[in-house]
Amino acid sequence: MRLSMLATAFVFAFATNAIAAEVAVTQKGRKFSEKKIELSVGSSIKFINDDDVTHNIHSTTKGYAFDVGAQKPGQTIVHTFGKAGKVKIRCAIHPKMKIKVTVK
Ligand SMILES: [Cu+2]
Repeated sequence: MRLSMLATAFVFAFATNAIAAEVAVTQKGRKFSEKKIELSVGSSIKFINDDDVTHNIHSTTKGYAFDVGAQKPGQTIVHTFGKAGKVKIRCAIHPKMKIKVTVK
């Protein structure tokens, strides 16, 4: 988590085109607030667990795999997307929770 936050800070500090952005996604009622997101390379998603249960955001998309581990209620996690492609994100605890992220 710290590394991705540092990466976000780096992008904000040095991206002269200001294309990097941070999109907020809330987890509530065992659902993500978004189903599809488009981002530019270097942008981040801020996942906010506004639920009363623990979530575990991860991706098994080849070349983009990550796993943030347990995210307790009230916790916020930022994940930065460093390269272009399509990334499927799911919750390891609740298989119906999915987001398709397109990074351009
Ligand atoms: Cu979950």
